[in-house]
Amino acid sequence: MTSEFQRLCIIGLGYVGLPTAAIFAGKGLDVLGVDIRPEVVDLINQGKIHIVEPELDQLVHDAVAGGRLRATAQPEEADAFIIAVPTPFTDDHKPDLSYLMAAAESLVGVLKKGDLIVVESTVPVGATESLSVRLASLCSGLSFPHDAGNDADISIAHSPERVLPGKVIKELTKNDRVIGGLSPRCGERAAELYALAVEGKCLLTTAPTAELVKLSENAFRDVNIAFANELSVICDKLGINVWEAVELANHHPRVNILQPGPGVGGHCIAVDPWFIVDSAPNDTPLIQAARRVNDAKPHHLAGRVKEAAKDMTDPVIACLGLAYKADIDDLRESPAVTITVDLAKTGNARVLAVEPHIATLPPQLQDAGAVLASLDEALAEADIVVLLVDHQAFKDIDRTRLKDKRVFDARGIWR
Ligand code: SAJ
Repeated sequence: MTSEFQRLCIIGLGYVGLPTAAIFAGKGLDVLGVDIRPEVVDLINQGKIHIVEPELDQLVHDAVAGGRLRATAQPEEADAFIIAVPTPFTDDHKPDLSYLMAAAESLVGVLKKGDLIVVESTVPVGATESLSVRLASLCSGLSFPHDAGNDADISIAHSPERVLPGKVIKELTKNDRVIGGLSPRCGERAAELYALAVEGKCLLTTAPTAELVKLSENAFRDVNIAFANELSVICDKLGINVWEAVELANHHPRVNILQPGPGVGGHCIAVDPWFIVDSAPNDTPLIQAARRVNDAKPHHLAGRVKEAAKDMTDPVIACLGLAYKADIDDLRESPAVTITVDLAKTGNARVLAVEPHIATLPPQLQDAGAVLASLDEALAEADIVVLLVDHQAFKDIDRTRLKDKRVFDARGIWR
């Protein structure tokens, strides 16, 4: 039996949308990718990609060459639409749904009876229903599921992406998916769509539950990382090696403390807990405290380094790593950037930033006075070495090169 979903339109060709588009195209669907950035559209139509993600370049190349994937600036008619656009927060930690709503509005005039819309972007509880309400106000002649339930002309569901950057292709296919329909039929239709490409289970629930599940996953990580980070501050005070303490505690059969680090970065774990806080500001003391602990960690570390540099004459500080985690090029919300900027701005030291995955230093770091250096240059010149990211290249350093230097290892790799 052929599927009711032959044409798929994916809005947002970023870290999630592009791999999703390539995977569905690989399964034989006719996929149109939509992005507001003309340079991204051009590159994809040439079979090339704009992000670093293992296996993705070949998949996109094959899909474009096979005529199953095409990129454009505006949505066109399709059987199903997947929205995978950013949902950042504003300066006061409120969800910014402007990209999501703009994506939804771009479907006006394109939607027809029988279409399915899936929101993959991480959203606050209630956003999927708000999207349905908004579209209903703009599309007279079509009924929507917040109102018409199973009988609606348009089906809408939330199915949050849960993939780990660096392992996106494998996780998109293998991970179980939570699918929350605005009506039971919406959920079932979304599950039929994902079953074409996903090997993991499709777990059906309501849209608000699916929204909260995704936020809870990242808030759970944030709270647990905050515990490890708080422990590391205590250990610094007491002169105890936190990684040894964590490793020994984790020998307990029911204890699994996460790894302390320079802070929590990326566009997910440092962002999503705020969406829960926004929905329940007076009922989230733990989640808010975790955010504060993790956001304070870069300043704690920078403070310790500045203290060590205080009595040195013209010290050189090497900051190893700028990415938000190991072996990727993504600097978004990176605590390593915060620390390097802080140290460079202090002014009494020359700060050499080492990041093997980038070719030029972002303006924020240049303005602060940091200089991009190779690992060899930095190790040759530094009085103080601050390890911020556990990139493989840093794990392989010959430790004798760190002799006679003051070392701050924020990831515990040189223990
Ligand atoms: N970190 C620690 N200690 C740890 C683990 C992580 O300090 O023990 C730090 C990392 O260094 C990094 C940050 O936390 O700065 C987040 O890194 P991560 O690898 O834990 O997660 P992300 O942000 O790359 O991806 C997360 C994933 N969520 C969970 O693991 C619950 C992924 O599955 C989600 O799809 C993604 O967020 C997302 O898009 O929401």
